Amino acid sequence: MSSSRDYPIDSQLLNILTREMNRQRDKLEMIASENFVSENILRITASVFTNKYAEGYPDFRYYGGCEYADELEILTQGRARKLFGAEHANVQPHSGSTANMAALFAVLKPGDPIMGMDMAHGGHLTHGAPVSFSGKLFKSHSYGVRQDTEQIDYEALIAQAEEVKPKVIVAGASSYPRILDFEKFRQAADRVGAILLVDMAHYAGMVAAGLYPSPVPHAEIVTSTTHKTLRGPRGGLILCRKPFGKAIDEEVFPGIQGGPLLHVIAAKAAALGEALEPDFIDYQRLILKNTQRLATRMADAGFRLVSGGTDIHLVLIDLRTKHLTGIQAEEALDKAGITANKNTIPFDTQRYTVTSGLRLGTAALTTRGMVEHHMDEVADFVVSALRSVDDEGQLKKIREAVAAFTRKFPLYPGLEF
Ligand code: DSN
Repeated sequence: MSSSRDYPIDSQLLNILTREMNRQRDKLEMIASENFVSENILRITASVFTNKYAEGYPDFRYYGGCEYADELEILTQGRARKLFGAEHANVQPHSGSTANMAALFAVLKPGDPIMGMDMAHGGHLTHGAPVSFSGKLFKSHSYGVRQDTEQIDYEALIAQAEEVKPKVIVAGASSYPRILDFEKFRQAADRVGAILLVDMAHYAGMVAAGLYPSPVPHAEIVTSTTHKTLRGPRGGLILCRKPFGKAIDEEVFPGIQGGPLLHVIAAKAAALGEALEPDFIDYQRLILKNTQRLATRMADAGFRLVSGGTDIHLVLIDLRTKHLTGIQAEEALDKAGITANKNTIPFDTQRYTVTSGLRLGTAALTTRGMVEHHMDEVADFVVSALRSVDDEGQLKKIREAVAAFTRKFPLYPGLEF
């Protein structure tokens, strides 16, 4: 075989692709960091830009044939700046983690002190966790939430900053259900002359819609993924003030990455374009309403919500009062056709692999077309499954009911995988 057109998709691979499509269609997707891209974005992610090398930036590339790559990247940067009101955008990071790595490398030297949210309290690996580059290369200090309110104590955070004098304070979290007070973070940073880095990955869609305070006016650098509430392809993004642009760009390439994923950048352009449309605000508003309804139903069923509720697209449930662990819940839900993840809760005494919490998000369900009253049924499925963790027969029944329910919300009709 000489031409790439001669290769059919082999049956082994086709089988995996088809089963993944069916899994996404038949189950309730409640992982708070996941979403479903539009069919356009799916198509663009599979475009011929996957064939092209374009190391460098639009003003200088290490390869020929980059005229359309240049146009594409300029377009994408412009949309990112416009959507978030930022001075500079780098759209090349392959992920949120590489975005954070580039941001930290751009302003720190190894051994410099940083302050980020404790992973066990909702923070992210790359905000200074000991197992991550951010905890290994920098002197990491973590802040957390108060035990009584399960919310950040900003006075304590400011006092800690004064004590440890971080060069960078990282704000942002993966499972903190409350709005972050960026003004307070700014105050903490200003007290010690630190740079404020906000990782808005979870909130980016809501920030774009004006439903979550924008970190851009407060932070020198803002990082994000593009695939969570922003509903774009899997990837990363960095926004920053102009004076940081050169150092950030140099850290992304050649510092950390080689060639950009142009097919993903094209899909980022499409996602940013979708987010600039007025109906994106309706979508984000609905995510928030759906989450409130889900939270209310879960609380009514006797589940304790960490921090007493939520302001965003996710709820974090403390399973201890139900004598369940996160892993038990995750496995039972999976058998019942509901995909979610176990999660540590603040002051958790269980290991990371077990946990006492369950994180549930509504962004993907909202994309599928579910509105507030559907959250009652979703919550009923979740509650029934959590009450039946050892009852395989009941979990199977729920799974069948979930599959029937999800068929009402077609996902990529006509697509094979
Ligand atoms: N791993 C992501 C999440 O699930 O929240 C954060 O990047």
